[in-house]
Amino acid sequence: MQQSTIQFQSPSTPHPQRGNWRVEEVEALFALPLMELVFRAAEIHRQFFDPSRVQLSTLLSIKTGGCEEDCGYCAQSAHHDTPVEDQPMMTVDEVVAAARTARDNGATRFCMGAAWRGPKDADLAKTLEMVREVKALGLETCATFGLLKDGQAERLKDAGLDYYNHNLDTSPEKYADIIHTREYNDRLDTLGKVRTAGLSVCCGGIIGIDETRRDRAGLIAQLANLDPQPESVPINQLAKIEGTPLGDAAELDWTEFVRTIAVARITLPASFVRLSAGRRGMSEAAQALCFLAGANSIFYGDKLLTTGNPDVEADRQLMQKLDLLPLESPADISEGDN
Ligand code: SAM
Ligand code: DTB
Ligand code: SF4
Repeated sequence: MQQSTIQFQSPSTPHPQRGNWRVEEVEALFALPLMELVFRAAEIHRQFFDPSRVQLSTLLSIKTGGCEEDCGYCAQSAHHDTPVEDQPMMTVDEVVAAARTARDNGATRFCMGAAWRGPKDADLAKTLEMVREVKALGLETCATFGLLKDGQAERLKDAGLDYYNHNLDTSPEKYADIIHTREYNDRLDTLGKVRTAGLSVCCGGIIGIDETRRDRAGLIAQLANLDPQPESVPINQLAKIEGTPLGDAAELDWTEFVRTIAVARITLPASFVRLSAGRRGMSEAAQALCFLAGANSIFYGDKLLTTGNPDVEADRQLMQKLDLLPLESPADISEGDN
């Protein structure tokens, strides 16, 4: 592998922003002939990244179920009657054991999720120990704990957190159909706190929630206009959960997922675009087209938070078939690595 042409981004590298993306411009990208769209995205991908490398993140739900928010897609909301049972917070030892397994399987980032509106200070204190110990294993650390209050992002940063995941989920117009217990601006406020604390931002959304293509374009425009742009952009396809308001959402054609990945790559050229929830129902060929269209990160591990993901072994085989290599370690994305 020739490393000399590779320009990896690091959290300390300022993220480029083209300017203000209008929703109409993003919609026009979605409307391109699919092959043209994928080709343009692939060209941009190669300008910013080594297209043969895929970043591997493993997820763990450290506190499952019983969430007071009413997100219409979520298995963990106390507002919906779903098959997911509430569970107490995991112990530090349990979390560290899971992180060690993830590392030994080849993941470079470990993302801890909690079904909270936001962390209470006492709960946050327990998570800080998890962050410290996971970081000490040599993994990048990521947390997704909901809305943050003043000072909480700084405490996470001091404990060794690298990334905070907090999604905008959908367009501002669609948002109120899906979530009624917190507002779009609450999310923007938390993203601002994360940025100010010096954490890297992981922010994306969810598609297949009966949104229109204009909503998908509205989501991408919002993400692309964040300044600086998020370092990591997860694109989730709805995992339909029985008992949720979106349990029988209309099926989204796989080509629309590919288009969303490609448009994210074009508008967020230096961000890692993560092919997130929804891979289990996707053919290997569709995933390959997503990688060509600029996806360069996946959730890797048999489980997401409450739903399944392709098996580790299946993903190893897929990457081998596609001649894709894992991003080996956080050191691989250091500035000026050439
Ligand atoms: N409670 C925290 C929060 O909402 O910020 C963190 C966890 S929450 C599960 C993180 C994200 O996962 C959501 O914003 C949504 O984009 C995605 N997600 C949740 N349930 C999903 C589902 N059933 N299918 C696909 N993505 C989902
Ligand atoms: C993100 O954007 N996707 C992940 C992570 N951030 C926390 C969550 C996906 C959840 C899929 C449904 C489930 O497993 O419950
Ligand atoms: Fe709670 Fe997060 Fe699920 Fe919303 S997505 S119900 S905040 S766990």
